[in-house]
Amino acid sequence: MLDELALLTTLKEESPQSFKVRAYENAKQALEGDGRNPADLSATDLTKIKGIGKATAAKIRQFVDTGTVDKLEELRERFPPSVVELSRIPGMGPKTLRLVRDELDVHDVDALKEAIANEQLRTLPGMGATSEAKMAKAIERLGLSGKDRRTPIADALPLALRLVEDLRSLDGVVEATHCGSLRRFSETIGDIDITVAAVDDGAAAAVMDVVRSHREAVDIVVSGETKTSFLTKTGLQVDVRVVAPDQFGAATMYFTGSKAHNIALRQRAIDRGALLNEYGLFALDENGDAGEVIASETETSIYEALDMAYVVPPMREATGEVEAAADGDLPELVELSHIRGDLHYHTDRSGDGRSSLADMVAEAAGKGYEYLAITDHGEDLAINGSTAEEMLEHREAIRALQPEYPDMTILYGCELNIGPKGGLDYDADFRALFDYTVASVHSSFDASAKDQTKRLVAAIADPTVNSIGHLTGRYIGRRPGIEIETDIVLEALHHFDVALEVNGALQRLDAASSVVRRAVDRGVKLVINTDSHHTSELGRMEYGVLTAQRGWAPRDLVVNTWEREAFLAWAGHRR
Ligand code: DGT
Ligand code: CA
Ligand code: CA
Ligand code: ZN
Repeated sequence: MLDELALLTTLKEESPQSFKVRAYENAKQALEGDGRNPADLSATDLTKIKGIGKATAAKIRQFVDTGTVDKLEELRERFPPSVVELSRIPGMGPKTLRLVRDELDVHDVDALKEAIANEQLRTLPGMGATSEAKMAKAIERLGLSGKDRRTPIADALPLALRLVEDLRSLDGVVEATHCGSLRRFSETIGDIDITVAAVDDGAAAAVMDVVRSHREAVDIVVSGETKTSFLTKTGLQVDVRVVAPDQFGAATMYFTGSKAHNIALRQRAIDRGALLNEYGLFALDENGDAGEVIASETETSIYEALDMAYVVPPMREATGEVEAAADGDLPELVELSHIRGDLHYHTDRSGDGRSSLADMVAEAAGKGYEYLAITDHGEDLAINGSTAEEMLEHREAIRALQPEYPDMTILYGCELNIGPKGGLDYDADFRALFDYTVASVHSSFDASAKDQTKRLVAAIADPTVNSIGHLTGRYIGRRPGIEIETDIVLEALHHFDVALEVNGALQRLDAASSVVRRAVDRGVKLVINTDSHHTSELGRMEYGVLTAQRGWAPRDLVVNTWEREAFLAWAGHRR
């Protein structure tokens, strides 16, 4: 709610620096830092938290009490979802947004495309043919146009998890899970699929009632005894299906897909004289219909009955996994439990970091990690970076903490900023003092693929670089990343023995799973990180692992699964 208020107020005030926007952002940080459940706090309690003013406290209370906020409703009316979507196009700042609405009557992406086609955008103050062309390209690359518009996973997953949580808590519900492309961890989602196991018809009916009256459901599309579909206020569709507990495995398997994976499995069942559908795997009776059940309760039992290894959802895309699972050739995939450290990790030494060094280190130790690299931003990153002097002080602070953590090696690291020509922060001698570095792109997104490739290769060749962070700098569905010649970059990573990061932030998931798979084919080393800026963000490791699995990443290529000694030897060998 506070995020949405901040976003819409930015559009209204036409400035992210507006004190009202800051008030919402500060309140969000303050609540995160406080840790108590806001629902348990009175308006007075809320105001006592540093960073929350009276007006914002009242809004939080209203939200907890009524599920909505007057101010938010007012802003939503003025900036409906189609307009918010417009505002996300690179180049469409709040002022330009006002101009296209007032002068050109453009209120959604389709109308903007038409205005661009009619060369109307260039008639606005400050706009020209170049900005028109840039916007047209951004619309294409972000996949914002056309009927099959998709939702970024970062918008869909939290909503799905909340719904699943609500449904699991109902009486008579044995299990619930999200399925579909979301469970396969696609970057973008067509719709959300949820499967629920309920003990009997009464429990199933109660589940459907809860779904139909859920506060996320603004429009009901399908209303049945075992399936309800609704639309959220952003137009995202959610399909909820209820099944019997003994068919839960077959149903989740079917609705997880992908369709192509299902078709391949069904063929395998047919080849074995059986039938596979959303109710189970069945032996055929004398009429060739579904007879006795062979397996249906769990996915594992069905794969087993089909004489194949279990395939994790992110791999179910019919790109060779069915054959590999049948032949016993699946890679020994990386799993969350294999991870021994986080190697892209910020503290409030970075301008955008929100938790202290001590808190961030304690949180990582709580995960049982054996090593951790503190990688605050280098000096070249405007506002968020640290000078050489500040970094040396930071090193002292890091070294001073080490004795408290005998079981975890804390590395003095840095997130180096890759300049437009591949230059890095500080000088080479100073960089050599870091125990570990991740180098990433944070600016100059528009250069040609050829120039971006040169830029990355120059950084990779530098002996003080251990890894490349969030390869393209994309925000899924929001900002296209840099364009690169992927094969050349992967070859350089392999040649210089630099690891490719799989960044677990849901907005990023960068490198993308498709790139990870190509990296794996070449034997490029990988590192899975959270890029945490707050103690609440360590859970992203799971998302990085799922993305790596989607790219078929084996455990032994992922350097932060290695034992401490092996990892430290690799981290230090180029210096
Ligand atoms: P999406 O929603 O476009 O991101 O992609 P999915 O994969 O979630 O597709 P969706 O929601 O249309 O259907 C969910 C799953 O249901 C899909 O992954 C596989 C299964 N499914 C749907 N239609 C068919 C079908 O015609 N044949 C088979 N074998 N499976 C289907
Ligand atoms: Ca779906
Ligand atoms: Ca669906
Ligand atoms: Zn970072």
